[in-house]
Amino acid sequence: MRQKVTTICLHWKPGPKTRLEDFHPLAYLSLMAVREILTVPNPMLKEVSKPVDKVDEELRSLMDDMLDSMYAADGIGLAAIQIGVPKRVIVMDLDWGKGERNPRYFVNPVLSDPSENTLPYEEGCLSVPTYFDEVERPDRIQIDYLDYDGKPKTEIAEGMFAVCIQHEMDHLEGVLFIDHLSRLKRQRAVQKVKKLVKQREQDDAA
Ligand code: K1U
Ligand code: ZN
Repeated sequence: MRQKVTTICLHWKPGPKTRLEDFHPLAYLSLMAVREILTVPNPMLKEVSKPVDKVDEELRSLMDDMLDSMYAADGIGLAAIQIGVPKRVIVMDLDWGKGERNPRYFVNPVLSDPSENTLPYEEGCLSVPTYFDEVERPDRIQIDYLDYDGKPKTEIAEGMFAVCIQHEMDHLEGVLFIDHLSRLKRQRAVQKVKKLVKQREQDDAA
């Protein structure tokens, strides 16, 4: 079941160069749309997402919802298909959890020129909650994309940025990080998530 939950929440905190009294008393209140994140073995997670035609207000609203959903789930990245929308859109905030927000948006991203050097990293996924395992990926890669305003951008991703963007790009192709693991590990991960989801449903019903 997919649902859109709209919540009024505390969305803003004063930074070092801002004072609360500089703002309207209600400026910290904003509408937030947190959508349900699909988990394995939902077949939608296997879908290949379609390119976006135009970066317009509707797409920006989707990206806002994705970011809210990602923050609410304590993630650092999210692909649109994880909330059931098969579009080539990714949001990310690698500073989330460090007390500041630096949201980033990637529309129709294309990866190229991966480094020969690869590094292992213990990955997690909001669609495979509570399961973590090592995946080896190139440690440097180029990314071409459209930003929140539809402007074309090119960047070189390294470190955690490289890990996360490759993980999210996999989602756009219907691939999960557990698909890089052995069949046994993948089956164990799916069973673990099924058990967790069942337990959560029972807790919610109680
Ligand atoms: O795609 C997703 O489900 C988001 C995923 C991104 C990701 C994390 C770690 C390695 C690769 C890709 C998550 O955010 S899972 C949550 C998580 O593992 C995490 C959260 C905060 C800091 C670090 C990791
Ligand atoms: Zn993921």
